[in-house]
Amino acid sequence: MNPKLMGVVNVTPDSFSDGGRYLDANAAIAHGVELVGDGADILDVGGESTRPGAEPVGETEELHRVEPVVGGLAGKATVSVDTSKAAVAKAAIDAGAGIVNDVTALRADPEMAGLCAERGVGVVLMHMPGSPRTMQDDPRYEDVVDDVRAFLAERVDAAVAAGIDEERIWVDPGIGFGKTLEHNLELLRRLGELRELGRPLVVGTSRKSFIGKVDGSSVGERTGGTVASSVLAVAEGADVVRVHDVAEMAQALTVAAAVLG
Ligand code: HH2
Repeated sequence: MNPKLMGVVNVTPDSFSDGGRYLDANAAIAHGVELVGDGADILDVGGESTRPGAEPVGETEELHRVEPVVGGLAGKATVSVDTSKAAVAKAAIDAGAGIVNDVTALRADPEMAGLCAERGVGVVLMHMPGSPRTMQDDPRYEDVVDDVRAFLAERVDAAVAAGIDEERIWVDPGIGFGKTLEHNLELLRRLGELRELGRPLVVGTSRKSFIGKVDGSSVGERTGGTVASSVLAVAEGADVVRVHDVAEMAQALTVAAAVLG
């Protein structure tokens, strides 16, 4: 058990848990540096909120938010850029990002797959039905784990067909993206079945509303639920956990690893 910790750096006014806190580039860079000190292996820099119903951000605005922060953090940790826009990804790669984390799994921008192939970066492909604006409109699955696995298998094939080295692809079930509470819990419970995809698994439960649906907690009170679900995800085979509260998560993983020997 040697999972990697991906720390979240949101350079947005409206992210669901930390919107507006790190909109200033220097504050975002300082936060990223702090997360590295807390144990983050990867810093995931995002300039557009993906919360349900979020307003889309224009390319120029997103680029201006993300680029200086990626530049300021490159070299301090592996940097991923959380974007669905090829122009933003390109600027971030030029500034030092080594991974593109695309919540649309390369479906939103026809230029994205080719860019990632050409630049040889890592790519995170996440499951999300529809778009952030529509995804929570009555999500339904035949079998949520089978459906997510089939979607991710198709997206891995599409990425490889576009010239992306399969070894650089990571997959993510998209906890909270177009899923009910029961869908999220079932995906976490049966996460091990996604290992059949043969690619490293990224899981992001951090502060998400499914935790609040379990225990009634508000968004600022979900560190315990984040840590519990992330540790269980790692026990089920997650290779990367994406969290805001890196210090608490790092301690939990260190202790879990010690217990498991
Ligand atoms: N979750 C969020 C954003 N990006 N990327 C991956 N690969 N997996 C996730 O689960 C994931 C993600 C949502 O969290 P956050 O960035 O905190 O919120 P917002 O999208 O409102 O900025």
